[in-house]
Amino acid sequence: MSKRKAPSADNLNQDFCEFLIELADYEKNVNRNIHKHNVYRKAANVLASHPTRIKNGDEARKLNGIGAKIAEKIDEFLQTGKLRKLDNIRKDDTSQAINEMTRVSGIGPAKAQDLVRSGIKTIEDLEKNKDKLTHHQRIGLKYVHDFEQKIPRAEIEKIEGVVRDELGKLDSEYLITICGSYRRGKLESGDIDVLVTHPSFTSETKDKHLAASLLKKVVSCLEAKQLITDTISLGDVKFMGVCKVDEIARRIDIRLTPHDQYHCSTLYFTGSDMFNKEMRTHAIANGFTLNEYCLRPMGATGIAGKPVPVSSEEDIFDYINFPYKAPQDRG
Ligand code: 8DG
Ligand code: CA
Ligand code: CA
Repeated sequence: MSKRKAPSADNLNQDFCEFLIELADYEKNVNRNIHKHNVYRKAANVLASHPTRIKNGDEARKLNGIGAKIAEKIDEFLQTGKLRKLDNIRKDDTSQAINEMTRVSGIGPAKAQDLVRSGIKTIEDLEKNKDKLTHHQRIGLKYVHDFEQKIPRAEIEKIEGVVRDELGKLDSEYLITICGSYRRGKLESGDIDVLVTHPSFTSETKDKHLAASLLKKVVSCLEAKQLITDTISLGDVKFMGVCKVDEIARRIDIRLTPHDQYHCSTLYFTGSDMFNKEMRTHAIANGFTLNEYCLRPMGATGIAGKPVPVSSEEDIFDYINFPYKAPQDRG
């Protein structure tokens, strides 16, 4: 997954969102407090989609997901143009070093803390200590500057074109959807999330090698066309790697999903993750359990039943009585 970022453009509360995201990152990377991380992110999301400029903390508090503490920070920011808490965090060397380490794809908060504890605090330090890094982290380091650049929509369209052409020639039965923020219509994305399926591969498939060979064919083909330049990992159903059409290297994930689970997967990997949370909560309230594979009714005993048949994303919304939202309306 790409590093979490601030909500994008046409946002009248962008400055609040920016400090909330910075606090969220601090909670995740330095304090490793995922609960607080989520509270800040939720607040940032709510403010980002609020249609008017928030004038003070009291007004903010009326919004779902904003409590007294965040309201106070909004007031402090409006009155002083800054936040003491953030100033202190920015001054703290350890916090800064941990944040610096997590710039590298594959370095999470725990690894970042280990590195900082052993005196490795900058990207240059990492270059001299590659032996401490996994294969994934080394690739993250190699492309650290490239991976921090957002991917313009037009470039993903180009990549999509190559993927469709080449896989179409390979086997016209492959079905491809680029999910993530791109499918939600965003003008820029952090990475490229490709979902692939093939009618010969279903959740009933017994042949263990079929999935692996279907995915491997996709990856080899795109390597041969010099779209894929590096492999981070290649499992039976998931490839993580690097691709390039222009000058800049981009993170790309390719997932192969069983044909009968395709729509639950496109729904999940389209996100946003906030929207997914909302949808799962709604599913539960309506007696279902939803994940990236399937939608199942919950029995009275609390045990999930058999997956219901799903032939479109709309079906999933219908089952759980949730008004349909097109990808671009999913946050
Ligand atoms: P971006 O890459 O432009 O930054 O945004 P994104 O496409 O929305 O985010 P992503 O991190 O690439 O994740 C793609 C989708 O996967 C996301 O929109 C929803 C789904 N997803 C979750 N939770 C998680 C998670 O914990 N990790 C990952 N990798 N994906 C998740 O709902
Ligand atoms: Ca991703
Ligand atoms: Ca993405």
